[in-house]
Amino acid sequence: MIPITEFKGRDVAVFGLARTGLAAARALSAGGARVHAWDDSDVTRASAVAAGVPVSDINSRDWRNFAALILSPGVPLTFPEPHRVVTLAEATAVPILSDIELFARAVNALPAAQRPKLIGVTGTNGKSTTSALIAHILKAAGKDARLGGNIGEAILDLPPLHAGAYYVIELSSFQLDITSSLRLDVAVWLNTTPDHLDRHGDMTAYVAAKKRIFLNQGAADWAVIGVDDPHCAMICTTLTRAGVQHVAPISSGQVLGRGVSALDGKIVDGLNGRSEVVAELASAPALAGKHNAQNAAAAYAATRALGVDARVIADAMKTFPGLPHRLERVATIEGVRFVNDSKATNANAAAQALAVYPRVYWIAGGVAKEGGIEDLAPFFPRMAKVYLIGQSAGDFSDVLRGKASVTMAGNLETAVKRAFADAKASGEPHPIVLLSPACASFDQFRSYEDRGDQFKKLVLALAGSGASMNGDAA
Ligand code: UMA
Repeated sequence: MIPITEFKGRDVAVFGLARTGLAAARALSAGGARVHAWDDSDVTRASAVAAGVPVSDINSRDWRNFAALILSPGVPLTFPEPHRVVTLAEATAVPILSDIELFARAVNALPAAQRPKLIGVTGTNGKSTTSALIAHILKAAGKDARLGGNIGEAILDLPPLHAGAYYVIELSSFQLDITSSLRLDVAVWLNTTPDHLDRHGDMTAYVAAKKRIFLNQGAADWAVIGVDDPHCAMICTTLTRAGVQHVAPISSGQVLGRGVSALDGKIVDGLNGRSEVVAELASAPALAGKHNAQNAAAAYAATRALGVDARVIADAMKTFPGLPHRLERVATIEGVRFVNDSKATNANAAAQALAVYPRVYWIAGGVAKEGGIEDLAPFFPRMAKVYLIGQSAGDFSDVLRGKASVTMAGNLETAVKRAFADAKASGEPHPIVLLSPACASFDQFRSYEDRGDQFKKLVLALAGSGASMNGDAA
């Protein structure tokens, strides 16, 4: 845990008591603050108490006594409407801070010689894989690397700050929106496509939140930025013109004169203006697909900026195990390979998985994002069959009508069984059943992790004696 001493002897409100809130409450208490922790859910409040975090109803408090409100990223700040605690804090001029902001201020309070290195990664897609890959490369280079933030482990739960540590932080737009003091040695912004517009209101606000990743950077710092979409390409141009920090453009779609490209399975380093092939992705099994080429290029640029040797990076890519729920090979049963890509909570992420396979038995659906699956039309001819689950099944079936064979499975269990039966009966040599829902999970599951875990259980239950386990990622 990273104790937060900034609020020693003062009253602080912590709202939302899942991963972020529990870690913040503990870190603030350890640093001597009087913590007032609350959550709308009585079940969550009870588990907080059981986990040793006392609760107190902040709704009935005099908010003028609070020095800050620590807000969990899942709690609405602005849209669809500000949460009641946000309104209370604003009415009493109580600063609203993220756990990342508490972390950043604790780092900024250290003498320069004790400052750890901070690496932040944002983007609509790929940020978990890229963050995990950067941490993996740093560890392979013998560094004390810690990985946290949006990837799942709250930042304040990570081991205490010290000079030799490297904190790799996955940053969501929700977290960046209420973070203003973070100064990253390396800030990575991978890509931007519409997402979370229900929370940010529009694309301009979403991009503005993400852009905060470069706040406070100086001449010694690095911005690593994907240039394969118009939003990021424009920001790259603006940053390069401003000349505040070093800028490393990265691409998986074009060769860059000065930057890092990942094309045709090769990473080409042109950062010094001289292009050189530095890594072969064919020998990195967990980095298949064009989207992973972008992730690998970003991780290469970020770790080179931190001084890691190019050969160490190339070797570490080969041993990267990949992430659970992201193109994760679950098992091969009677010749049918099951792939868990539950982390694909929007169409763009699902497109990346679909691009890896020429033919799939595709399980999709849940709570659709804006635009649904219309952008996936180029992949419809690859679908041997589609199994629709969850709230979006009706809408998705309308989009797929006449373009793919659809089964309205309703739930995941039926989808897995039907897909297995169809794939087995197809006589195809290596059929693939892919769960890549293109949707959020909240209509039928607690989270995308829960959805992926249930998928894995259902697949393993099919196994009998015919299963061969595959832990490697596709
Ligand atoms: N709550 C209320 N009232 C509300 C809304 C929420 O009381 O109106 C309470 C809930 O009862 C719950 C808590 O707030 O107890 C939930 O807070 P949270 O959703 O922020 O949950 P955490 O477990 O703290 O998870 C957050 C991130 N979640 C979100 O941003 C939605 C996790 O990212 C992150 O891993 C974790 O902090 C640690 O940093 C997840 C995510 O889905 C993976 N992120 C989004 C994404 O990647 O698309 C942004």
